Amino acid sequence: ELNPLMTSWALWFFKNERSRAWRENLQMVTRFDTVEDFWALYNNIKLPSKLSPGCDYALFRDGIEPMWEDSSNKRGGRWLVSLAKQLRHLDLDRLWLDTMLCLIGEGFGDYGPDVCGAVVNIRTKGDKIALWTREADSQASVMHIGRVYKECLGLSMKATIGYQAHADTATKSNSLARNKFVV
Ligand code: M7G
Repeated sequence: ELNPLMTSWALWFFKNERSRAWRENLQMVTRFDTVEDFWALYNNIKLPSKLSPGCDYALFRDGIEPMWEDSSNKRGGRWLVSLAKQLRHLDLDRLWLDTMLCLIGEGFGDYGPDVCGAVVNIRTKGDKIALWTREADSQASVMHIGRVYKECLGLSMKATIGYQAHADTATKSNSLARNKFVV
């Protein structure tokens, strides 16, 4: 009598230990494939706003690692929501929950398989939430996913979010990568 999800998902946690390489700081917490197991997990872990700066959560389709190098991500990119510092307590936890529900609820129609996962970065300079897609050059897919995602988050018509290719993000360590698309 459990409610199955369309596919199985994995939650990852990143903790910034400076003595270790980026990859070694990333660990899979658990996998789940039912609505009930999602809520059991959600109710047992800290909200993003309670994590220390430098930490991330990532929710990805089972089998895709939440890194640029994964074969499902290497040609992809992300729709990025940057949060003003003051918004942490107001919006961060709600936006991350809505992002996860948007993913596991599979609201992207035929483009669903292009959605790889999502990441929340807790950072002193400003938190970020991003939805990662598979092919940065698939304009129709990226734009459709961006419009659905913006709707899921309930962002105002005036707000815009930008999409950057991981290849651009990975080569620009300091300045922000250029937007390939905007919705
Ligand atoms: P970040 O944590 O995405 O954002 O990237 P931040 O700048 O707001 O902290 C910080 C750094 O982590 C990057 O400059 C990379 O050195 C490393 N890093 C982040 N990601 C997502 C990856 C990845 O997918 N692969 C590798 N190899 N390093 C990454």
